[in-house]
Amino acid sequence: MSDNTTLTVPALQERVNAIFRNAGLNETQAGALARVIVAGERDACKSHGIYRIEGALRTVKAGKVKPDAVPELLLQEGSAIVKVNAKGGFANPAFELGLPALVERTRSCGLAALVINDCTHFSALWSEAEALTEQGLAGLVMCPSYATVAPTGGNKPLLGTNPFAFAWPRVGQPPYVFDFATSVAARGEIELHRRAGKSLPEGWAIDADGNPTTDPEAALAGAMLPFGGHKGSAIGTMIELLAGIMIGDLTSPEVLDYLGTTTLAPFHGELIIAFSPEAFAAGRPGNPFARAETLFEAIVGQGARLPSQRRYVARAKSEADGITLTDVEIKQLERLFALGLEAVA
Ligand code: NDP
Ligand code: PYC
Repeated sequence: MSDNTTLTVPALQERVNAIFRNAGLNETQAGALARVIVAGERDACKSHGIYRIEGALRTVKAGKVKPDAVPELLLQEGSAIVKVNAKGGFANPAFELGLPALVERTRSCGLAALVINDCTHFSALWSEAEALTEQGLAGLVMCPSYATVAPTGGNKPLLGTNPFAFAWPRVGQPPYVFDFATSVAARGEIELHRRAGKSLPEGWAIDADGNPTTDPEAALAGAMLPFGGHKGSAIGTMIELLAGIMIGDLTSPEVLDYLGTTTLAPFHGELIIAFSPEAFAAGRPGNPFARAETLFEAIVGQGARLPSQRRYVARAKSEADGITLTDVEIKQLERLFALGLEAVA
């Protein structure tokens, strides 16, 4: 007898949406959260799938995110900077609100940016990067998090796991997208290892005394490490500067001071920069999309895979066969639906 249940993508979306609505979120917030969380589960990105529902509800219960927020679009005539104030709600509805204006400004200026301020953010960035490619645009997406990562050479949490995504559109194929934490792994991975009672791979974290550890509890109490040593440390710092300080929002240490815990979803800003490859390549030889294909073919031709290929395979399978959840996961969804905010501490 199997302990697993398979749901279609829309059926899981309906369930997740119902959990959020039941917990008091308005449709703007609940719908956008359900879309991004189910996309994570559909693409086999467990660290940002349904396991994140609980954290989002905890953050609502703690009064650190507004469940009924309605984001506000702030447009200045002729400016390539589109701003959306999330009004203390989640980042995802703010992104959905700002996207059409970002696309319009990128098409007219060649490049434009979407700044999201005053948002709670817990999701993977690839869905936003992919949304740009659906409009034929390339883009970069980044945001801080909360202080959990020691800079290279240091031994205390300071930087966030600061995710960074890039996307390039492809004709007739899913886009080229990479999306990663600038720590060795996302913090969600550490939490999933802890829940599964598994040790961490070497090199992910240090304990509170600064010694290397493979114990998830000790890692959560200590600090994670940047990917690629000083290089990841510098990129994580760049994200604090561009998507924290430059946009007038919180840096990761400020987020931790504000929240006082890493058990809630972080409150900060987000920066999305979109490019029109045609506008940049205009007047130069070659079609940028055709030239990109030559590069991708050469990468794959060596036996390497492109980033996101694993996700696209998982997506195709989920869309054809449904999303399989364990009995424990299904019971947790039922519990969250039945009890709403009472289900979380
Ligand atoms: P991973 O290390 O799992 O993956 C990073 C990227 O590298 C993915 O695009 C992945 O594609 C690609 N990749 C992995 N292996 C290969 C390979 N062998 N060849 C080519 N490409 C490869 O990601 P992280 O654990 O660092 O991050 C996971 C998620 O966590 C991200 O989506 C990120 O946005 C999110 N996150 C969110 C935060 C937030 O504050 N909101 C904070 C930190 C992380 P594929 O998926 O196809 O394997
Ligand atoms: O996985 O590092 C993480 C993370 C932090 C905030 C949201 N996700």
